[in-house]
Amino acid sequence: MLDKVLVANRGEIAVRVIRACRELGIRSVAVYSEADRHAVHVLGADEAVLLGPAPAAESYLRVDRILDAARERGCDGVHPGYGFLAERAPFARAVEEAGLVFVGPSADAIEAMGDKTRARQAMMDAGVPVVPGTAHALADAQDAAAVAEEVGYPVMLKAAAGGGGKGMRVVYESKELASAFESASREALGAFGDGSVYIERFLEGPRHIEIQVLADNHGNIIHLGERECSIQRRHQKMIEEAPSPVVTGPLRDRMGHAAVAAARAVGYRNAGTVEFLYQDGEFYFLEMNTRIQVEHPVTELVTGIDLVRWQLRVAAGEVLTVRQEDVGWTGHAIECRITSEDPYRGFLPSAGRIELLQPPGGPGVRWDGGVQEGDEVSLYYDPLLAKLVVHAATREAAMDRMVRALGELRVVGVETSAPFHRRVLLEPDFRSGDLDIRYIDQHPELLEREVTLATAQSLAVTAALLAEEDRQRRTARRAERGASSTTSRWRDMGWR
Ligand code: MV4
Repeated sequence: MLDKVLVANRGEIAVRVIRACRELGIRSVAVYSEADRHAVHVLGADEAVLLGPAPAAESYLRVDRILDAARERGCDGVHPGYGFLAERAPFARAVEEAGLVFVGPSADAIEAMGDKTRARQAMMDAGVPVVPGTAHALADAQDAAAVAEEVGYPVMLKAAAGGGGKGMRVVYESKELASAFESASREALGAFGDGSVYIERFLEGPRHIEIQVLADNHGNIIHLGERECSIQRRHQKMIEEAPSPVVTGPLRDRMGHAAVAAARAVGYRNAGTVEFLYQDGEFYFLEMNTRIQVEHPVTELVTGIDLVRWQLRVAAGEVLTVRQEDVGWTGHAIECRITSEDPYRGFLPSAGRIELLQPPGGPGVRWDGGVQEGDEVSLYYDPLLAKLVVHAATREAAMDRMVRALGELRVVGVETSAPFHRRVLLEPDFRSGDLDIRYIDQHPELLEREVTLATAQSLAVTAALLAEEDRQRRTARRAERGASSTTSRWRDMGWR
C-alpha cells in the first residue's frame, strides 16, 4: 500500500481523497494557495504545503512546486483529483519520472483519449460504436463538404484536440459548411493550439449517459454501470443520477461491455469514465474522461463500491478483487452540485464570506463538502461548494429525499444553486424521467425566481407591519388635530 500521498487539488475532491487516505492508513499531504490557508482540505490533511498566490497558474498548476513538495515530504504517490492537472499527460509522466505513483492512468492512455480523432479510430478498431463520421482531421473546407454529403446533414464539426464544447459547430445545410469549418478551426487553434477539425453526424436530442470503469495494473477491468448526466448547462453538469431512467439490464450490459473494450483498447488502468450519447435505443462513444469525476458518488451509493479507495489500492499495485459478476446495483442515487452561483442572475458566480452553513443530514443523505462556515468564497476557482447526494430505494423516493434535503440546507453569505435544483426536482418532465441534453434550455421557467409560501409570508408580515405603523401615525395625528385625517394612509410614507 502507499505510505504518503500528495493531493494535488483543493475543495471537496481534495477532502474526499484525504478521507479515503485516512481510512486506508495512508498519510496525506495537502497543497494550497494563499487564498486557501484555512481551507477544509488543508485542515483535514496530515500535512500541508503552500504553493503560491491565489491564481491557479501560480499555485495549483505549478508542477515544479508540487513535485518539490512531494519529494520534500517523502510522498510515494500523487492524487490529481479532477480539473487542474488531472488530465495533463506531461504531469502524469513527470510524477512517474520523479519515482512517484500517479493515482490515475498512464500518460500514454491520457494522450490516446485526449486526441479525439485518435480515440475515435481506436474505438472503431475495438468495435465500440461511434457516431457516424470521420476519424481523421479534415484537410480543408472542400474535404469537409465531401465528407458531410456522405455522413448526411445535420453534421457537427468538432476540434480534434477539444472536448467540453470548444471549437464545435452544428451545420444544417451545405451552404453553411465552409464558413463553419473556418470558424471552428480558428476557435480550435486559439483554444488548443491545434486547428484540426473532424466531422460527425449531429444527434438532435440525445442523452448523456456515461459508464464508470475500474481497472488494475494486471489486466482486470470492470464496469460499475451508468450515470445519467443529461441535466447540464453550458457543458457544466448540474444533476446526475444512477441508474439512468432509460437503461435496462441488457442495455447496461451492452454499454458496460463497450466501455470495458474502450478502456482495454488504450491500456487503461485506475478509475475512468466512458461517455456515450444515447438516442432512440442506440448508444455512441463520445469521449473518455481519464480521471475520477465529480459525480462518482452516485455510482458509489448504488454499487456500494468505494471508487477513491480502489483508485489508491490499484495504484499501489493491488489486484482488483471485485469481479464483474460481483457488481450489483441497489436503489437510486441523485447528486446536486451545490455551487456559489445565482440561478436568478444567469448563474452569475457569487463571492463572499459564508456566514452560516447548515448541511442537510438524516437517512440516505451524503454531503461531500469543501467549505465550512467562515470561509471566504473567492472567484479564483470553480464555484462548486459541495455535492449533495441522496440514496433511496426508488427514483421517486430519491427525488423526494433530495427535495427534503435541499429544504434543510441553509447557506447565508453567498447565493447558491440550491433553489434551482429544488425546482428541477419538482418539475413534471424531470419527475417522469423525460429529459435529454436540451432539458434546461427547454424549461426556461426554472430560471425564474419562485414565489414560495415563505416569501409570500414574509411579504405579508412586512405589509402588516407597515400598515400598523401607518395606523398608529394616523391615530396620533387625529389626536393632535382633534379631527379625522382625509389624506391617504400610504402617501405620507411614500407608499402607494
Ligand atoms: C455531440 C452532440 C450531438 N451530436 N456530437 C458536447 C461536448 C462534447 N464533449 C460533445 N458534445 C456534443 N457532441 C454529436 N455528434 C451534442 C453534444 C452536446 C452535449 C453532449 C453531452 C452533454 C451535453 C451536451 C450539450 C450540448 C451539446
